[in-house]
Amino acid sequence: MKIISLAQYDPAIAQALNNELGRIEYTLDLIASENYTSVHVMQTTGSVMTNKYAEGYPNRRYYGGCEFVDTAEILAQERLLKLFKLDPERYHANVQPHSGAQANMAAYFAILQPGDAILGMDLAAGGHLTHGYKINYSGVFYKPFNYTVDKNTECLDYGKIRELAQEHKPKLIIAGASAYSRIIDFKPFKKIADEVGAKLLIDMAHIAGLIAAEQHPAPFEYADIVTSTTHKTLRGPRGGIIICKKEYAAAIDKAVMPGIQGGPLMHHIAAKAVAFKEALDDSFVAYQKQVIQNAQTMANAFATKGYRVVSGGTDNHLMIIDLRSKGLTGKVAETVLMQAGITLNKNCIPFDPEKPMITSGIRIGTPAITTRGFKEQEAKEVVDLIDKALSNYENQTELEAISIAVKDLCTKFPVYPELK
Ligand code: DSN
Repeated sequence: MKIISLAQYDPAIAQALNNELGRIEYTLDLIASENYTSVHVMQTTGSVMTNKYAEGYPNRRYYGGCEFVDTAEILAQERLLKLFKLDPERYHANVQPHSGAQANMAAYFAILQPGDAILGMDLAAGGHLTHGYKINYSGVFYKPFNYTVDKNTECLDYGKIRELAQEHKPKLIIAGASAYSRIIDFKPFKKIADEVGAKLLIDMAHIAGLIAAEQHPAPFEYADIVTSTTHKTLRGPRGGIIICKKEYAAAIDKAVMPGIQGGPLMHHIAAKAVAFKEALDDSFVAYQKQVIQNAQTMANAFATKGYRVVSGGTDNHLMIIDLRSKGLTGKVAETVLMQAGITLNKNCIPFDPEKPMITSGIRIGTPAITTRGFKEQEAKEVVDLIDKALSNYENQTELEAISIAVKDLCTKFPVYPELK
């Protein structure tokens, strides 16, 4: 077979890839759930292991020829437990879920019956679709109840969660969030779950990297099952993982395959192993500390400029900004900032008077800008740029000028110099 470049063979896709690289290099990514993997992780996702069918688990597959993918999966499992300092005698890792949503689906499938009550955080208050949203599988197959945040503090109210648990007697309580900027205290969740005879699932997807670097309390001693994605603060390839107490190992493995998935994505599992090796390096701790410092710097800078930061600040990698004092909706802000070269998402504020497609707020995260090397000074500059864009939201000339300033800033901090 004559090897020709992708650009020659499929110029349309090659161009799209090249455009995406340009977008990454020259615009700011403030989406709190995104990050940039290393080139090694990307190399592995684009590797020969994409070809292999390997239904089953290491050393017990339904197909031959799995000896090398077994090596990758075993390394991913071992490194994952090591990363979170977990004893393999007590904990089990399943690295096969294709995504966080599938990790949660498998966990529910392992321990719940259809129609069982579950109690998770309300999507509108910062929860996740898979924690019991009415049109998600979690709200269709199970009976969902939701807790929210306190109206005044905009923080979790553990007393109220306890009341809801006692009222609805869920079989499963889910802790974890997609848009919550404060430390989640897992201990009261465990106490409440024990009181009502529920199991506890902790979805650490957003904060997994912070937990690995001991910058957020760990969930493992409290949860029956912990789920996560691998591509947010953890900075790995897109994918999911499940860590459970040993007693759930067989049920979890069975729920993932044959329960809800078929062939695992072995190229992604190998790339997860590479990402976990990277996360075991000391530099990962420094990175996570900087993620938080950058977020806190930005939250303070927004407050100084008269923006209301939901809950008054942040303890982690993200913040929600209430735009009502500026007379803007999240939808307008998201669109205007895109024009200025800044990517983020509109986001409900707690008890938002606007609809979810409009919203009164934006969510801002620092994992990606920190990966590209931003520190406090650049974090402040980003807030200046956002404020300037939002203050000139109808001025196309000004927005164009800001996009050039964004490009200049990004050029000083290349993400993939190796790919130029
Ligand atoms: N969609 C992700 C987020 O943006 O938080 C959660 O899965």
